Amino acid sequence: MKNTAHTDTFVHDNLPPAHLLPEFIFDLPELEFPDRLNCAVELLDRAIDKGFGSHMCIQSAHGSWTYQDLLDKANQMAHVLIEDLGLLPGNRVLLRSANTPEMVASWFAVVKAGGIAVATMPLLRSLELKQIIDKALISHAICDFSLKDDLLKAKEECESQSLRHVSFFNSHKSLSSTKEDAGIIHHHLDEAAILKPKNFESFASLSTDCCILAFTSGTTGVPKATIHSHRDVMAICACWPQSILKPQAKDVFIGSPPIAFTFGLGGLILFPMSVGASVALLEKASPKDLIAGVHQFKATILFTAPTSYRQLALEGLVDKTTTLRKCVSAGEALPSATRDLWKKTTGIEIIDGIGTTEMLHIFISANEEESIPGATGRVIKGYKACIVDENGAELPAGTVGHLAVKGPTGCRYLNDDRQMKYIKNGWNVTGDAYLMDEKGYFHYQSRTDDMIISSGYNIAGPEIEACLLTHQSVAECAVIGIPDEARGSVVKAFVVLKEKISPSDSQIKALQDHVKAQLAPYKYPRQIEFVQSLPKTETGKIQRFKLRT
Ligand code: 3UK
Repeated sequence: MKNTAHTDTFVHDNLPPAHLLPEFIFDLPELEFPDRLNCAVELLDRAIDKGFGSHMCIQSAHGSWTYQDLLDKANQMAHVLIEDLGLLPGNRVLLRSANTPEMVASWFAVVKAGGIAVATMPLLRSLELKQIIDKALISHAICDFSLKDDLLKAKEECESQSLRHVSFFNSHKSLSSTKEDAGIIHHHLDEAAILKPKNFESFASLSTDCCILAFTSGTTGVPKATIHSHRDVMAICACWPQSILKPQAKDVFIGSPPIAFTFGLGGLILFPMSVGASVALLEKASPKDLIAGVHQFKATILFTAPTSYRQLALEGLVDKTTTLRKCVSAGEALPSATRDLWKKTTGIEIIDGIGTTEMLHIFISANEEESIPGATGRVIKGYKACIVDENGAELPAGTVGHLAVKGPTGCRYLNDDRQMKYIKNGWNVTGDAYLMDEKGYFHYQSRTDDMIISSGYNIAGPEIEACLLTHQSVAECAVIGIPDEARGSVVKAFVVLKEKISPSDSQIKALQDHVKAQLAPYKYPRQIEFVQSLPKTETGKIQRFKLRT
């Protein structure tokens, strides 16, 4: 008998083999889930049951929705998906939009209907969308009309021909221009939804049924799809927010990560909704947009990446009068200089946390009182973490090795041999070099692939970046190893200088001396190149691989 309630068993059939599954641990009472569980019902219908119906749920530039509004819209959309578009439980639905209320309603509609939500970043182009459609055998797509061109192009080019229905929202804004799409199956989702009842009987999924596929923001190779279940979604809501963030119903969340990035899905949708709080969604999230949003919506909890915190502070966009009370950083190591600068500017201690798409969300972190500079934090309640060597043997405290973690969530790639690399003896091995100290704090070194080996020394780029950032002239920087005949590799720094500071040979020397004075001299950047900006992903990660070419 198949262990799924889905009619379309594609994801279930493409789970990794049993011997390559991570070990899951559920040793907390709050991690005991019933056999039947639909996370969309738990987060949305339950919020109404608890009396949050008239509470603000989502604010945006185009209006505000209460919990009841979101439930009504999600239910109506779910009716359209099933009755008009033939969605079957287990079908994969691609979502393409900036962070908008409609995107959230679509996410809930898909999950309530028993579909699998595959959220994508608005900046993806047709080639990347095509890879996702073919890998996940997408059957339906829901897309903001303004982002239709690349999706329609991808639909034309994809090999699988699996994509049968493309529906748009916000199409009323430009109805007249839909003629050009003649021949493509399409549908005005918001108009069809208005005609549907506001009650909907949600799909009674197994707690272990997949409800989202999250594509990794990995920097190279074909994208990997990670499988996450209803139980995984509820597990991350029960762990990090409860033990570290401690949000309240009156909090207003805001942030830059796209909902397609699980840091954003958790931080901007799942976590606020799990406590009856609200979110202010921004379609664009440059530092200026972000801070304008904080003011406009009186936001209290901010989620963004380290480089964004630094820019906000350096550009003088924040001060101690901010409405913010909690600030969360993830996606990249948080340099001490950025932590200190933010504290000095706003009075707020940043909450750092490492998460991965594979684990769904954060598993090592520290709250404001317990954070220490240079460390990500300690393993959070519900998870276990240790440092292992190449063979998976546990290393003693104080030794640099591979970070290994396990808990209620874990890596399950959809039909992908790279599962073998991520799972070692049941542990999830994230590809990060870390050191755990005597007190159980985890200190990030670098991505294991990014470790620079120069004259036999192991040099972690982020340590040198952190040091350079403490120099008064440096706005941003990235450090990589470049091939060198004599030394194997040498350390090279790409530096963005602060405004009004010009590049010069004496500046290079000053930066080199700064590093030599603080770190072992063999680590200093032998080469320094001044640049106007650094390449970054939509998720706020510096693309160091691009600097290597
Ligand atoms: C790096 C960090 C040091 C690290 C993510 C929070 O970033 C997320 O997921 P991705 O799959 O990337 C995972 C990799 O990013 N990283 C993330 N956070 C930190 N390095 N300090 C940190 N605080 O290399 C990790 O392996 O894109 C983060 C929640 C959900 C996420 N998906």
